[in-house]
Amino acid sequence: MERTLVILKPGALQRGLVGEVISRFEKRGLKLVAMKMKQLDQSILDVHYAHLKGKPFFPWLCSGMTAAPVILCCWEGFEAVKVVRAMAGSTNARNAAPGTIRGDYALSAQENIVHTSDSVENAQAELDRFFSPEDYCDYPSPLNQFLYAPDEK
Ligand code: IDP
Ligand code: MG
Repeated sequence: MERTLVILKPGALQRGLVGEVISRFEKRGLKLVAMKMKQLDQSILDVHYAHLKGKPFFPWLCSGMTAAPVILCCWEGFEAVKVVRAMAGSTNARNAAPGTIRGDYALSAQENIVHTSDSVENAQAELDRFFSPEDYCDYPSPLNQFLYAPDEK
């Protein structure tokens, strides 16, 4: 099973959308295996958003990401990285398709409710950035027999 990181950005808390967004991943059938609330700081954002450091919007992005705590979630499922990324929708929420999280709850390129890992390699690195091994919970998944065919992976 693949694991991916979702960050419910400060805007999700500020706008009271935490339950709605988490509920989407649950209803899809993904399994929540780790979760915590955390106040991010500049040093972790310098690493997490290193690919955006030279961009003019970087200071605004960081002030938005530190304006309130975030909810960090690890979701598990077959091809979870791809599935979760598609559920988030396009980065610029104004281009995001209706039915996606950004397409249903946001109107901004920056204030777009969720972060989702963009590849299996980045998912592992991002999960290691925010979670320790003891943060992960192991528990039965009795619904898997209804969610997946026996030959799927
Ligand atoms: P992603 O979140 O869809 O993976 P990235 O390109 O990795 O998109 O950018 C990380 C975050 O930086 C975005 O989610 C968004 O909050 C912000 N961002 C990206 N591009 C822009 C932009 O053009 N203007 C303002 N903020 C942006
Ligand atoms: Mg990204």
